[in-house]
Amino acid sequence: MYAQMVQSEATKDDPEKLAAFQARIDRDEKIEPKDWMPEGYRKTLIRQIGQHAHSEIVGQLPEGNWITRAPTLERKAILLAKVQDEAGHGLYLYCATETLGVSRDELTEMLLDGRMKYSSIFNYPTLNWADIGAVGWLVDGAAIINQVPLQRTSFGPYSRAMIRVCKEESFHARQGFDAIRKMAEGTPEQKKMAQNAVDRLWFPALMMFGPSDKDSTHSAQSMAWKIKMNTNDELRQKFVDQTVPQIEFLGLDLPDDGIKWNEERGHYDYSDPDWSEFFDVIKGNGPCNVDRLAARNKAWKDGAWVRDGLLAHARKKAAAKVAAE
Ligand code: BYC
Repeated sequence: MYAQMVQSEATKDDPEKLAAFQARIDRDEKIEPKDWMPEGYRKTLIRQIGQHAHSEIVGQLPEGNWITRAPTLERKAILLAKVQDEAGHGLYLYCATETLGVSRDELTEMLLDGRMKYSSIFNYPTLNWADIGAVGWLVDGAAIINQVPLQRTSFGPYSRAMIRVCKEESFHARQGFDAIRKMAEGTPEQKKMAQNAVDRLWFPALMMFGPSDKDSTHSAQSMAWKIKMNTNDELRQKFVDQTVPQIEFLGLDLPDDGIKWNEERGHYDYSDPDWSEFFDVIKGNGPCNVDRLAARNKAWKDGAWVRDGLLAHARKKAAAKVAAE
């Protein structure tokens, strides 16, 4: 169905329509699902929003892993609420993607057989409780920086989903900062765990914004269509500028010797992540790729009877309706 839809759209990409479409984008009008759109716009949205939805779903795994081991009842309740929020974000985003003519089942199948990606960050393990603080603070912190501008993205359903997601992400980042602060101010052993979490997760968090601008294949077109509002490097710099003073406030060492305030630029300089590691992780070779996909495949298989049951009910209702007519 997706392939058919894309093919039929391709025939409609005439220059006049394209120009009128771009003019709407330039006037900051929202594009809605039933409006005409170029095939490339639709495909890029399906790729980006779908990848985002998958990230929210897969992103539950590293944190869900710690729900049963949270140090207090309060931390457990907070973490449980956060992980449930991520499931909700996945659902808003799958709904937004479905408005583009692709079903949630098709999207899931594309995730499970490797045709679609999810964020690189979730291929790193959460080894101790401090990692859970660092994930909330750094990973949700990076997500907020990426997603706040997306509230103004040109596609209506995506921008509306982002407004709600961002509200919830703010709570996530604050609870993460609070958890890591507690560790950083705790015993020497706890402080060491906090430092270790920041040291391990810093560069993976920087990678969340995507490759450097010179290697970003989609940025130019996505920005012209206002699917993306900023380049990857612009957002990464914003994250570094926001986070370095927070690391200092926590009394932790900076995770990168290259971090230095640059008076002339009015920004922190920092070292590039190891981009070969990034490309390796997104190709499927990160520390947890196999486990993450195995967990999602198992969930999909284990849930088959629920989907079958729901479909059987829908089929029965449809048959009853036909019989009554
Ligand atoms: N991971 O041309 P580029 C969250 C791929 S937060 C994996 O710059 P684009 C959460 C990219 O797909 C995370 N792959 O791409 C937080 C492309 O490959 P393909 C989710 C990545 O799309 C807390 C290639 O590299 N957020 O969910 O213009 C708790 C070239 O890149 C990554 C979003 O998805 C990556 N980090 O820009 C729970 C936000 N970066 O597709 C959950 C929306 C790049 O051509 N997404 N690639 O094979 C975006 O803003 C953009 O898609 C990106 C990448 C900035 C991520």
